[in-house]
Amino acid sequence: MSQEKTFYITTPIYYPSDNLHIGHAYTTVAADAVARFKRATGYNVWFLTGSDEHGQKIERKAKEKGQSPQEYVDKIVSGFKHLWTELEVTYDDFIRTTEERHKKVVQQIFQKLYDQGDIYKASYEGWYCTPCETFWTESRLEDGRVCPDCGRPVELVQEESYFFRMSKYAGTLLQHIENNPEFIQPVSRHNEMVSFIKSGLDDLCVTRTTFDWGIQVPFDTDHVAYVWVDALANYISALGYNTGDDSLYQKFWPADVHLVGKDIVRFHTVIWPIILLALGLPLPQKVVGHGWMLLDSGKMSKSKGNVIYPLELKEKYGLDAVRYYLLREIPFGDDGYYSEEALVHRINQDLANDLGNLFNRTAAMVVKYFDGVLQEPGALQGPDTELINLAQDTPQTLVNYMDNMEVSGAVASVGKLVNRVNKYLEETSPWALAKDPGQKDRLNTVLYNVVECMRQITVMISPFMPEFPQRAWPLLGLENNTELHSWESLVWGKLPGGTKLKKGKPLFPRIDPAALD
Ligand code: ME8
Repeated sequence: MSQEKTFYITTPIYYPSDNLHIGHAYTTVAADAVARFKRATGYNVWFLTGSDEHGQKIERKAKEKGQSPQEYVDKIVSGFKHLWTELEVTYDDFIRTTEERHKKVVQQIFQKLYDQGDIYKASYEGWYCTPCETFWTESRLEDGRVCPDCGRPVELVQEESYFFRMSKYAGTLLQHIENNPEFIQPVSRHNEMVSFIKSGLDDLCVTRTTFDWGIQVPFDTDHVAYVWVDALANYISALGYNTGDDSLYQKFWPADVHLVGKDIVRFHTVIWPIILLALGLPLPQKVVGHGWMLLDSGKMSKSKGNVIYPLELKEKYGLDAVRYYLLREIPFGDDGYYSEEALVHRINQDLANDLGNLFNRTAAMVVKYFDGVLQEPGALQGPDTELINLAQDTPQTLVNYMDNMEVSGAVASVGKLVNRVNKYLEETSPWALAKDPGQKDRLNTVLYNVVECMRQITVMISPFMPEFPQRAWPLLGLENNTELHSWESLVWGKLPGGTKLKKGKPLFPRIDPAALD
């Protein structure tokens, strides 16, 4: 009996903020591309996203707007869902930390950790960064008492609190990280976390009393749960951990990948695994910390007025172009720099010149020379074998990149095949072969090879650019032949002769860079 292959991937759950920008969209679109890719390659995938709705920051913002925190978050979270729908993000579940199913699990976790003596009461006096919802000891603060993560002033907090015995598990965690080098990726983040843990872990303050907007601690109702402990638990509460129906938990935990931005790697590779260790649960396979999408002017922020909204870009350039750009532009683990010029350059170069033009001009040739009907290929010669070999290797290359979460490399490897096909067209010049009746057989072979590559490119690119296939299949005359859309069909020569291609409008019209504002 073959065992079902499962794959559980999560994004961070986002703080409700007025609008998510392209940096947030990057994480979720990248996770979506991985989820789509895994589904296409035979996995039973669970893809989770959601919203992180508690904490002092939200309580304050709601107050500023004269709303209750619940009213405030409800409105924003419906905007998140709209955004993900518009970006064609295929999540399987959206967890809100204000949902009952989540609260119950967080309360059970607190109770268990308390009952087993891993949570104890003491009084907390120290520093708190409200924007980051992070506690800091004096020694970790930057000069001038600012948060070492975001550079904003911290606040002095003095309250009676409960603490979680992180220190008790530090050695076990360090051992796990050192024995499993793939646990934290990329390696730069692995190294950072190893030295962070080695510098000593303090017990973590896990409850607050000076505000109400949080999950009540079951054994002391004056306290609410620290928002990060609340938030991290989403990865198992959404699976029904420790409830009457924990079938999803049984099937999908431990997660294969928590995809997170580099700023929150520490929470996911120190606090979260220690909670899991204390609960006696398995740790996630991988935490991948991706780089940030930056602007020349620095970080995006509302106050600087330089926030780039994904839906505005979609409106202007189309979904596939925006997704392609995001996924291609941020190299694995590094930061990427957003600029509209770079986006337009990618559209004009990679999508209009290379990809779109390949499809449009090839379809036009088959229509012109054979009334659209693709002929059976003849004997191979010249550069055919090299092209076919690359086409046959590309699916495995893609699998390797995606297994390492190197989405940009994966997209680039499809681009490499596109470029090789374009070069092949120049090398074989079907337009010249068409003028010579003695070369009919060669012309058939060349066009067959090119169209078979186009079919395979369409299959391989669909997790990244989900709208592309809907436009490419009709051009290739394959819209109803879904068997040839599948990953299993990526075997050279599956495309039957006799397929009828159509001429179409440019798949990616060029954009005049001069027209940019
Ligand atoms: O951190 N480029 O939520 P969040 C790339 N609620 N990624 C970016 C980015 C940028 N310019 N700006 C932000 C939280 N991000 C917590 C998570 S998970 C249990 C709780 C990424 O809304 C950031 O790195 O502040 C993070 O991964 C994600 O957006 C959510 O940020």
